[in-house]
Amino acid sequence: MKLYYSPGSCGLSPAIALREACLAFDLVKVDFATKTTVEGNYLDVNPKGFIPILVLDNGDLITEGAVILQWIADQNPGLNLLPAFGTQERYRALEWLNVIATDLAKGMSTMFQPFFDDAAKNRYAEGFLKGRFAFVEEHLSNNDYVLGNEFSAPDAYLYNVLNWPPRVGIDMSVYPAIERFMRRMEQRPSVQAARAAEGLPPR
Ligand SMILES: N[C@@H](CCC(=O)N[C@@H](CS)C(=O)NCC(=O)O)C(=O)O
Repeated sequence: MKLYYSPGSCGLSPAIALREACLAFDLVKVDFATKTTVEGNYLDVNPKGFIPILVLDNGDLITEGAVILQWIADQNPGLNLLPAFGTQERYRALEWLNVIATDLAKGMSTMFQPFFDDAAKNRYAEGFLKGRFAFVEEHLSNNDYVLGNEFSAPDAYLYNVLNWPPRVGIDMSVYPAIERFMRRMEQRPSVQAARAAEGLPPR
């Protein structure tokens, strides 16, 4: 199995989840600027051009971060990386995966786009993103992890995405519960190993 990624972007969460699920995989780095890998043209592998993707040993392709995390969790249900199919808890987890993929990940990606000037980005951060962070802050004030007291796949995604605000000058020290969550996550061997494999500095 191969996970395609680019350092510091949204391939970190499946890399964490794969480790939590005890699944072996190889990493393939994608150069965003040229859409190439050591294998050649990335668009031949994923015409969407985005990472992350998983290529299974049988050649099947799985795209979309929130879906990849569900696939990983379902390989080893006994590890409880997601609640069981059909339970109310499962839908709660899917709500969170969707919030993280849309409001947070795509929300944050706006801040990295060259199409908007700094003033527009600042208005957007004030008018939209900070409200989303406040919602997460409130939740994590009452819960160690997204689904309560135990780690699950949405935590990997939330951790992944919440690494980005400081990179665009958003001060996260005003969200103490988020800060505690980030440090809690960084105690996990899966997170430390995933960061090291991408060449990210230890925290
Ligand atoms: N809908 C995709 C979007 C993934 C996405 O936006 N990936 C970014 C990195 S976090 C990307 O591949 N960007 C490519 C580029 O900027 O050229 C998903 O949720 O997995």
